[in-house]
Amino acid sequence: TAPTPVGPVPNARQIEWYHREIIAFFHFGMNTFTGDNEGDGKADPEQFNPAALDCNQWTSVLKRAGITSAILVAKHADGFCNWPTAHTNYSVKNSPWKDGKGDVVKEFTDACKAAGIKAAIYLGPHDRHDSRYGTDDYANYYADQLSELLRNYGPIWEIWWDGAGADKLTTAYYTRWADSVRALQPNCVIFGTKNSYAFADCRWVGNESGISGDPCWSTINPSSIQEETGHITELNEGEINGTAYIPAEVDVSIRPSWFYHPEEDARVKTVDELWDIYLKSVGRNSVLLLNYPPNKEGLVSSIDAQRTDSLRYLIHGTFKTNLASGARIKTLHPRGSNYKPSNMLDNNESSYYATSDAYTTDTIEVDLGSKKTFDVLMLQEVIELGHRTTGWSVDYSANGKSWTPIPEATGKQSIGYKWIVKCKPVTATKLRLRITSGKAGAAIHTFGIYKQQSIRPDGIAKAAI
Ligand code: OTN
Repeated sequence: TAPTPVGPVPNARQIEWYHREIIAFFHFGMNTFTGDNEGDGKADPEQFNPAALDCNQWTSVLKRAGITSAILVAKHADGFCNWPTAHTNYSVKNSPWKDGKGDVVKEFTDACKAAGIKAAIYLGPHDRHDSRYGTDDYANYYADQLSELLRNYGPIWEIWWDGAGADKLTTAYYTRWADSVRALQPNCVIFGTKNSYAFADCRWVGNESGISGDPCWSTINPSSIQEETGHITELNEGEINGTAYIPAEVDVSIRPSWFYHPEEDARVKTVDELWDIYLKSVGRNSVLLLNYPPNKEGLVSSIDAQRTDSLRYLIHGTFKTNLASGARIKTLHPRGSNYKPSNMLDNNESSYYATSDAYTTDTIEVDLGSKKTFDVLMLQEVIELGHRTTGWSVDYSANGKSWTPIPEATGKQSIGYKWIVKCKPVTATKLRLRITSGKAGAAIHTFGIYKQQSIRPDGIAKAAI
């Protein structure tokens, strides 16, 4: 029989969300034209006028990189609306762009649909333009806009409730808005913060640098989300005995700012930096939300696109070959033939290895058959069964007899959806994964070793795969 789940487990939305691994964020709005990041809400709609907006160009960048979900900022805290909402005049309909007939949300959702990308929306809860902000009238206004966006643009995959400046918005307001999300878009993931903590499918990671904690548990006590100050470590690492399953979504911009500034063209994150962020977010049981600031023309700049191609090249090139596949694998406490050790090496998520119920520790030995050199290691737990393993280490053997710890893979704690360890190159004939503690017997669907794809000295991948 299958192992029984332990502790909080993910819902269907969260399981689907984890599989996206990387989500693109697009900050495009009035700030793009004024040069701000946090506009005061007073900028004239006349200023919004992209000369060549092309959301299909945005999605082509994502498609090449294998990124299959994207979040558009429909309204940031300056209050300017990127769609011709019926509920305020502070929107594209009073801009010169397309003679006031344009709709960025429509162009974005259409482009996503055409590219097979899940479209999602950031509707800033904080609003510096609308004088009703913080009152019941504002809550009605926000509810009207939310329902407009959730009704008129097809499936909306995620809604992003930024906590920045949102302290006046009570849980009662969010309860009403969350009810509307659930009624109109039952499968929509909620990024919840502060007073929307009760509805969060995923949480803020506690920084905007792209770095999850080590460990990083998918579980947390929701009060840590509500009271961010003083709980940054909990947001970053999760809480091993947290009462709710609310994994981290790691928001970081490919440039220093969230919105486009020409002077930052030379400061786009390098491939090395992006790879490091990938390892410390996706590789730490989190989903990466990588921000692109389209420029004043309305396009993703070529350097941002090139870096994205290179990141894709690195990820794909590294993980395409599991050097342990086909190895002989045996364990100390196997559960039985339906959960055999080789299931960890079959590149198939639906088959997994499980430890016998009588044990919370185990030793998994992999005989590679010949010498293999690797510098990346990956584990994936069966997340539907909860966080089970709470302590693990990997040793290697060069001669097949004595064991040496891999320092970077020693004393690890969480696994979850995916845990990646980057280590100094190791040449081994055998590996040993020691499960040193757990809430229940291990349930692991993938154990992999890889050689990191090399990049050219200029940091640019030769070709996107
Ligand atoms: O000044 N800030 O508001 C700020 C500075 C640095 C990092 C975060 C913030 S606000 C913070 O933003 C998060 C998204 O990055 C979440 O929405 C949090 O709820 C919010 O407090």
